[in-house]
Amino acid sequence: MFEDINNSGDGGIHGQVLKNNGFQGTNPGLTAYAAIGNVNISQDTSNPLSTAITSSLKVSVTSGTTGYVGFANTGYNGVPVLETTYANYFWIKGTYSGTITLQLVGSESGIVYASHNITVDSDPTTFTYYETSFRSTESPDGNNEWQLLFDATEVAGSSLNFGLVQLFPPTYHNRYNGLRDDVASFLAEIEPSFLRFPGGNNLEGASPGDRWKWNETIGPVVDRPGREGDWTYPNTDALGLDEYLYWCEDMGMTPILAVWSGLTLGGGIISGSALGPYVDDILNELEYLLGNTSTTYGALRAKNGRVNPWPVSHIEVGNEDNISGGCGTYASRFTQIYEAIHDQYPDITVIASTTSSSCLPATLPSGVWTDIHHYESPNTFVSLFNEWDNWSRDHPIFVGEYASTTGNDGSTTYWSNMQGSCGEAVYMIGLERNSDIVKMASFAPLLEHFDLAEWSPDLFGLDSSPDSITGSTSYYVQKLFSTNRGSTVLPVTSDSAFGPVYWVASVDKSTYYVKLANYGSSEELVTIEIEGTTAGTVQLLSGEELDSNYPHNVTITPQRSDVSGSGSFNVTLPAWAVAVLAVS
Ligand SMILES: *[C@@H]1O[C@H](CO)[C@@H](O)[C@H](O)[C@H]1NC(C)=O
Ligand SMILES: *[C@@H]1O[C@H](CO)[C@@H](O)[C@H](O)[C@H]1NC(C)=O
Ligand SMILES: *[C@@H]1O[C@H](CO)[C@@H](O)[C@H](O)[C@H]1NC(C)=O
Ligand SMILES: *[C@@H]1O[C@H](CO)[C@@H](O)[C@H](O)[C@H]1NC(C)=O
Ligand SMILES: *[C@@H]1O[C@H](CO)[C@@H](O)[C@H](O)[C@H]1NC(C)=O
Ligand SMILES: *[C@@H]1O[C@H](CO)[C@@H](O)[C@H](O)[C@H]1NC(C)=O
Ligand SMILES: *[C@@H]1O[C@H](CO)[C@@H](O)[C@H](O)[C@H]1NC(C)=O
Ligand SMILES: *[C@@H]1O[C@H](CO)[C@@H](O)[C@H](O)[C@H]1NC(C)=O
Ligand SMILES: CC(=O)N[C@H]1CO[C@H](CO)[C@@H](O)[C@@H]1O
Repeated sequence: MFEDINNSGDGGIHGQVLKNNGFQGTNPGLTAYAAIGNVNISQDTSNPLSTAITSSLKVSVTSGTTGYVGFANTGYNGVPVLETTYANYFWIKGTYSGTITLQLVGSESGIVYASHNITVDSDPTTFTYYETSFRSTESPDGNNEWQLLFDATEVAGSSLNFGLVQLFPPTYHNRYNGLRDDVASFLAEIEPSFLRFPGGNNLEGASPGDRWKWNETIGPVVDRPGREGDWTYPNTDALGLDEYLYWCEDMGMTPILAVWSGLTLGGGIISGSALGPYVDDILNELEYLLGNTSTTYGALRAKNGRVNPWPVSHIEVGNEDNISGGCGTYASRFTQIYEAIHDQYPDITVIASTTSSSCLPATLPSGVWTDIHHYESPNTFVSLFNEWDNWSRDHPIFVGEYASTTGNDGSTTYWSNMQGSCGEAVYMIGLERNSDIVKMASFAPLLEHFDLAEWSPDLFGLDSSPDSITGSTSYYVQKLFSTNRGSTVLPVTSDSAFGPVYWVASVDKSTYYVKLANYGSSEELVTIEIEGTTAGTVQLLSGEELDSNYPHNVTITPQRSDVSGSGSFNVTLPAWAVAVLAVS
């Protein structure tokens, strides 16, 4: 599940690492910029780069200045400076013919990790676009900045304007305007099946006008206005609708697209006939995604570089419509949107954003799924092990967000720890046992920039220093469960009841999987008998009850060992352990 929270998009998985490059959001000012040399810098609204990017950076040079001057951008609490090749894009306006030096420099050390010259010939009346790339060496830390320098002699007493500076380390699958390769690859290791996007609260907006608008996140980035996100920082929307879908395609995930349902975060609710134009907007979005290129929006998709329709088969109507005052009107809002989608696209699976029956239509149309979210203590997750055992089998379930967010004493969990991750594993075993109706489950939030986080814990995180990408203990639980999937859940007979050890067994072809969690403080020996099997592996994740993985200090990862036996295997589960036996 992904939304831009904790700078998980801008400053996180999206590849562009400079901040405030389009002066977006409510009060951008000169955030992340600094003057270099005898110059003044300012946000210049009288020289907009485009209709969408309404400001540029003005760099005024004091008369008589010589040498190279310019400006720095300090990124999202530093620029990640790695030994790799960077792509760099910018616009320039003003009279200048000569060298521009692009650099990656330690902000305190002054060490130059990359320095690259290009020759520009800039027009005084319009912005000229430049693209270049250069190699860098690696900085030992994240305290770095990107610099753009020019010859002051040529500009002294005058000024230059710069627009939408963009810097990308290598991107996932080499996409233009793509994801950061290192961050996306770390996520891909989980082998995720689907991506729910773009929210989450970030879909909703503080008012209807502030909602995530699909049509303002497409096309050239220079034409995307961005917005103040719901997590109170600017979103550039460089990670837009098409980029989410390339992400799905490149990672082999089914897109689960959330559409706005009329609910805002405290800014009122649109329902009834007033919702009509927004329903039309959803149909326009679907035409953009699915329509033939002879349609208005299908043609726009092709113009934006994607001729083939996107394989969008699942739509979620809103986000958490049982809260924020949404419950009373959700049945009618859901029905209105469901009918519009279902009439034109009968094969699309529509998902209601809540499982609370009091907020849903009295009779939910057949084929509709419902979403439920759980942010709980470890003990509560264990108590929810049976949540779906006796649930009606009529409508599939999507556990669209879950994470252990507090300790059993109610304290806030900043870093996932073994007890919480073990509680999640017990709950996930319950989900797998009910996978006839529980179709999908996604931990949330996915990702944080450690310095810019407003929600914890997150599945993994990073900052600007090298090797900062850190998987939480819950990341490794997700990875263990996802990469060891059977296709059929099997019955298990046991000589003991569930707790503290929980289990679920499955098979795919000739490989049997037994997932185990020990939610307890003593070691447990489990003997597992599977007729006809002889050998395989055990992967085991364990640690002290409250131990966590920290940036630059990952101590808890799955340990793999080989096992053999004639149909009988002993697995020793330490206290607070999650394990998978996979044997053939
Ligand atoms: C820079 O700002 C200072 C302080 O406001 C001002 O005195 C100076 O004239 C400015 N210089 C240029 C080149 O704009
Ligand atoms: C870049 O240009 C500057 C100014 O002309 C020069 O001093 C510097 O040596 C050049 N750097 C490289 C890497 O060519
Ligand atoms: C996007 O669509 C909305 C209607 O939902 C419209 O008001 C807005 O002008 C559109 N934006 C662009 C850039 O076309
Ligand atoms: C698009 O629609 C037109 C008109 O309905 C049809 O003639 C054409 O074959 C369609 N193209 C594709 C690629 O489906
Ligand atoms: C809304 O649903 C969530 C689960 O998705 C549940 O935890 C919460 O209690 C519900 N709130 C209301 C007011 O129904
Ligand atoms: C589910 O139903 C069975 C049989 O009626 C009952 O024994 C069990 O306690 C129920 N479990 C839950 C979690 O309600
Ligand atoms: C790493 O984390 C462990 C606990 O998980 C802690 O005991 C140890 O001191 C940490 N090491 C460093 C270098 O911070
Ligand atoms: C499993 O452990 C039990 C008890 O220690 C032992 O009797 C048995 O031989 C072991 N089985 C295997 C396959 O190692
Ligand atoms: C709690 C917290 O750290 N919030 C930060 C979230 O990110 C924005 C900027 O991206 C910061 O301004 C907040 O302080």
